[in-house]
Amino acid sequence: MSTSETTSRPIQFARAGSGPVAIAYPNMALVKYWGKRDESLILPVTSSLSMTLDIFPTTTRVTLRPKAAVDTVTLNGRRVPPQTRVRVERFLDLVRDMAGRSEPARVETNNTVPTGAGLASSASGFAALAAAATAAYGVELDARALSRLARRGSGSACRSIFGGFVTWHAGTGFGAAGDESCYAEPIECALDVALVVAIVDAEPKALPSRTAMRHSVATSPFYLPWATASRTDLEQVHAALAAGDLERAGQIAEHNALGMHAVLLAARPAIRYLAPRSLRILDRIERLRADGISAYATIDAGPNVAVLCARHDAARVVVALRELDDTMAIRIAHPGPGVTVTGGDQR
Ligand code: 2P0
Repeated sequence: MSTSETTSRPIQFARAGSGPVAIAYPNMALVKYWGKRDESLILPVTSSLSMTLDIFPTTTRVTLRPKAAVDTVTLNGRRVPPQTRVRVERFLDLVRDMAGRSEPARVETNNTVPTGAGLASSASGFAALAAAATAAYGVELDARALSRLARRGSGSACRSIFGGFVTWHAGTGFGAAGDESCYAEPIECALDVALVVAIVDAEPKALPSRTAMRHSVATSPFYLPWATASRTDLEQVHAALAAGDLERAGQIAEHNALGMHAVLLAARPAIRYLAPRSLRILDRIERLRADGISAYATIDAGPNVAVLCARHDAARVVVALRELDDTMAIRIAHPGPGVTVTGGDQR
């Protein structure tokens, strides 16, 4: 099987099981989510905007185990570390509270994305878990309510409930009003684009994004200016996508991402996710633009670079990145689907 096949197709489970199975895809933000106004409900400071990808799916099966004492959680066939298990258990508790049920569950997840490498594995992970767990416990939610639930697992997961381009509304207020007004929804896009993902480093990053977010919001003097500019960025990217203006959408997305990294660099102590190779890719993208190709970078909380371009330019972008380093893993993503759930016989 080629690399492309192994990272685009959902991985099936080796063992038969009775619980529902959900498939969700990661998303890449063009206007970033960075900073929470409420840590426990995961209410962000700013709204954000993303593209759901058609690569790196997460497949999750949730099977209720009424006779078990505790939940079990596996990732790619292995038990997860205690802190991940606790995070999943807390999320299942939310679903159990909604259902008025208490049975433990077995959660089996297969990820095709390098976990923890700044490629949004928590987004696809909690989107798939939200869909599979609500199906398993018999909780019926519409897509908006499902996005609000997924948000409680990991903020960016609310955007992976939907396919294509998606806005996550920060909403207003705190408590129940904040929770109610904070959800994702799909938006129109008149562009036919690709995101070329250059995997500079697939190892788990040294500092999780949740920790980096909290630290940089608390200590970086650049946070407030970035968050303020982000509101305008979102309006402008939204309008540019609707109008089919790739240059405008790309320019603002690149500013927004580099601004987030400036926030991180100005934190005390500084957080630096960008690697030398990330910067070389930024240089190469500038040269591509000088050669007349509309290509723009975005970088999450890690060193990997995603390049937004027209679908018909994606192959040229890949060639340009390969010139820098022919060993680097590069994948072409297009707008992908929202979460889907199938099977399950245990309602
Ligand atoms: C984003 N990121 O908009 C931003 C840009 C990373 C950089 O959302 O604490 O794992 O679980 O809500 O969702 C990563 O943050 O954080 C993220 P939590 P999450 O995609």
